[in-house]
Amino acid sequence: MTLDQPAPSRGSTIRSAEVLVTGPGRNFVTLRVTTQDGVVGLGDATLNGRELAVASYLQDHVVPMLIGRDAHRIEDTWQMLHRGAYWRRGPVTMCAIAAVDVALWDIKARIAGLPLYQLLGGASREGIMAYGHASGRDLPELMDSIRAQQAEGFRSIRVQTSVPGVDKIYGVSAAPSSGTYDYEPAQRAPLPVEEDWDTRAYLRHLPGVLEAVRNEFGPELPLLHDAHHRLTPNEAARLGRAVEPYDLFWLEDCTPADNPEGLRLVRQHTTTPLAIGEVLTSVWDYRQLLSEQLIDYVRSSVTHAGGITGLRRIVDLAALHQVRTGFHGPTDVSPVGMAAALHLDLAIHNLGIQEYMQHSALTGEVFGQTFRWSGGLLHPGEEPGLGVTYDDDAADRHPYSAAYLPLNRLKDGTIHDW
Ligand code: EZ4
Ligand code: CO
Repeated sequence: MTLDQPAPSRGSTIRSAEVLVTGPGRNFVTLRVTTQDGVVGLGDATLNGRELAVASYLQDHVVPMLIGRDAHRIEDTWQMLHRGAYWRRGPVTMCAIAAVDVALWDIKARIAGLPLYQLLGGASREGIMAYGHASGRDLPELMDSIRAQQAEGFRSIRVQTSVPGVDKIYGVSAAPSSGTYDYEPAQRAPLPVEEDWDTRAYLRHLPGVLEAVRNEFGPELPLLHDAHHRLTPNEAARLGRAVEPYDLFWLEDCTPADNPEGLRLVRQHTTTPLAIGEVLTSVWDYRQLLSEQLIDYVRSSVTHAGGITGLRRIVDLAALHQVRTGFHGPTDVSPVGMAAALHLDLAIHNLGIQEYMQHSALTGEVFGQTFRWSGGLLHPGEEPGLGVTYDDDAADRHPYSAAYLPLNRLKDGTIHDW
């Protein structure tokens, strides 16, 4: 018996793959794949503060492997890049794989003439619940910021606050009540800026802030908070317990997930829902977190976790353990990465919520997007593929310039998790 070798479909052969680097307001890396028939697919490869490492990984090591391959072979290409590199996982590798994967899904859906979510199983819902971001240097500013987010249409809101005694803190916008939340942690400079941190001051201050917000806005409004990896398991347990009366939708990154056993201790002490995973890049990173049901929401993004193909593995393992999704959606996930997330959000069963931080008008000059935002719900739209376009002339007007996430130091100068 001989194996039939299907003739390669020439039209869908990959003709070119271009790595596009631009900085419209902030830096983005995009992969554009074009087939012999001229069908174009886009993938997001943006890794905040390490953009050029992914650009080189793609340009120097991945693009040569793509030319001449059949764009339809998404799983085979994913496995080739994952297993074939020998060096597995990690953010640079998984961002590069994600860009290829999403560009190929975009191409397949464009050839099919369908929005991508139709190829992922079709819509499981009418639209996607998204959360916005409020912050304040004091309570009045925070309350105004929450109202501004509600006026933008958000029905769920993440709350971040300054802490007395901490000078520069994660998540607090410089002018929070001006409407759109414009916080970008990566600063354009040749070297990272420094922020400071005091865990005791934070643990003393945060519960009172959440209490005031809950009292002001009533029991209905879903509230979220990001502790951004700064606490030990015991400190996280104490915080989770202290904020239980204010009914958080989730407490995010209460402790670094490098030590998943630490979450057991947190779980013993609090029922506050836990979200983790924006820095996790593979289903392997989640095995213990999910099998022991140590978290309630997975936070990875399409862009950082190996694309639609990689993230779907995480989503399906999460579903086995009644864990839902809350994909990472800051502005460093480009409009391409965001569109990919929305197509997946619409199709999967175990959606929790989607983070949504609107991109700037400058970013919109480069990336044309079709997704809709109404009634607090997002929808990826009905254009074939992802529904995102890339304008080369606009991209050329906004060159890359180095930007880094901050360093974090304790009062005595010790480096702390940022
Ligand atoms: O710090 O996107 O929940 N959101 C976050 C983000 C991340 C940045 C890192 O690039 O924690 O603000
Ligand atoms: Co976060």
